[in-house]
Amino acid sequence: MRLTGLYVITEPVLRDPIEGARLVLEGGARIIQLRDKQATTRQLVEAGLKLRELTRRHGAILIVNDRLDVALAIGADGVHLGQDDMPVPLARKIAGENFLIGVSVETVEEARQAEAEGAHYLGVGPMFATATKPDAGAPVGPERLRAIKQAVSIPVFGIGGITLENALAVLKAGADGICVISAIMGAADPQEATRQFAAMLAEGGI
Ligand code: TZP
Ligand code: MG
Repeated sequence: MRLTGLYVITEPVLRDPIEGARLVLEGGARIIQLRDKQATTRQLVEAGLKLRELTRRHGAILIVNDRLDVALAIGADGVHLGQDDMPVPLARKIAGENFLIGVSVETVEEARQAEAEGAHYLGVGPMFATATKPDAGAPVGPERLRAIKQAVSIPVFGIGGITLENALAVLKAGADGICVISAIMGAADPQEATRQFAAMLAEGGI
């Protein structure tokens, strides 16, 4: 599985997750995360099963945010865990060796720990100011990503406030990919926005 490039995350406030995922998959996205902070477990499972079918049809990776139980139940490829979620060693114990585990980190220390515990990739951010995650800390910027990239050997994604205008700065700092919510799910045409981000990544050699 290729853990680089454009990683698109759903946000129901901006767009229906299934419709959004369909559009970005048609635009060429190959990593999708189901993220819905408001949904009940039942709703998450329902959306997850639909996304599983959709992503499989497109040969794309499906990750579920926060919830290892839901990720396993719907047959996702992996789970994305924050610093307050299930500890990585426990998630690994439950999910087994081949299940992808991504971890959100803000510092070099958190990054080193996540790698040592068996994370497959890191999400570093917020890179820039973002309204999508009100509880996010202050922006850490591309230079923090550069330091983290130098400290670990797993793929590193920048996240938070990434737009077509600032994505290149994140790539130049060494990112293996970028995670995007509002600049794609909030765009008038998510499919076209996906194509533009993909072109930007290709320009950055990813
Ligand atoms: N984690 C750190 S920032 C963020 C998450 C989930 C929000 C990213 O959303 P956007 O709209 O791309 O800034
Ligand atoms: Mg989380």
